[in-house]
Amino acid sequence: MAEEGGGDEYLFKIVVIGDSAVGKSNLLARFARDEFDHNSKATIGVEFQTRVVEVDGKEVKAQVWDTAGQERFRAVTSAYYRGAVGALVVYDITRKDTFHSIKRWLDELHTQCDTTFAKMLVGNKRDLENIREVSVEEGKSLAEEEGLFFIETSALDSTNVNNAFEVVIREIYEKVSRKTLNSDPYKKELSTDRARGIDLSKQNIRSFSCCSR
Ligand SMILES: Nc1nc2c(ncn2[C@@H]2O[C@H](COP(=O)(O)OP(=O)(O)OP(=O)(O)O)[C@@H](O)[C@H]2O)c(=O)[nH]1
Ligand SMILES: [Mg+2]
Repeated sequence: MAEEGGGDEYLFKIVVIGDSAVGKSNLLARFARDEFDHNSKATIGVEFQTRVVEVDGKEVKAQVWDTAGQERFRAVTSAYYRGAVGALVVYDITRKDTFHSIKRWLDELHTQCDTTFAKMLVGNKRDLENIREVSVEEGKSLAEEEGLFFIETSALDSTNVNNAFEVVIREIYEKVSRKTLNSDPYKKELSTDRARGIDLSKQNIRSFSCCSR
């Protein structure tokens, strides 16, 4: 494929995890395409989208992976996490149960993947302040306990969505050498995943789906 010709300076795989309906797909849609869907359907399987951002004058391609929060729709877990260097672990500030699930998601992340250099705890739907169930302090203190960055976002009104991804991307950038992540084996692995996907457009946005079992 022509666009795999090696022109990218950096390619980072970032996974988004968290319970169903916390807003993972909408965070990704806001980041990748500046879109929001009020009636989005539960994700089935796995998708990813790519956006190029600039860090210190360098072009960084963020390949962000989104999967189903619902167990029955989740695709093979190890493939989802393979090669990920960043993670957004998302809960919904209006649903305490989604906050309580965070430790379970972190356990899975740590079991499946030992390459994550930057992790962000994300409290989404901060536009729904009137029905908040998780305080900012609770979010902050969990993040401190677990060694994560912390941010509250709204995919609906865009608040902090770019920030959430950019902090993770910058941290990865600072932690890893170009040599490691731009190595041929790493690129090959991501291209293999991509090759199985569906090319949605010619402009850096691709989506990869696989059916649930
Ligand atoms: N008010 C508000 N609603 C949101 C926000 N983000 C997502 N939603 C809504 O929450 C619902 C679930 O959003 P999704 O992005 O599909 O959730 P998900 O985490 O991808 O869910 P699964 O794919 O099932 O894991 C949808 O109705 C969205 O419109 C937000 O920031 N604010
Ligand atoms: Mg989804």
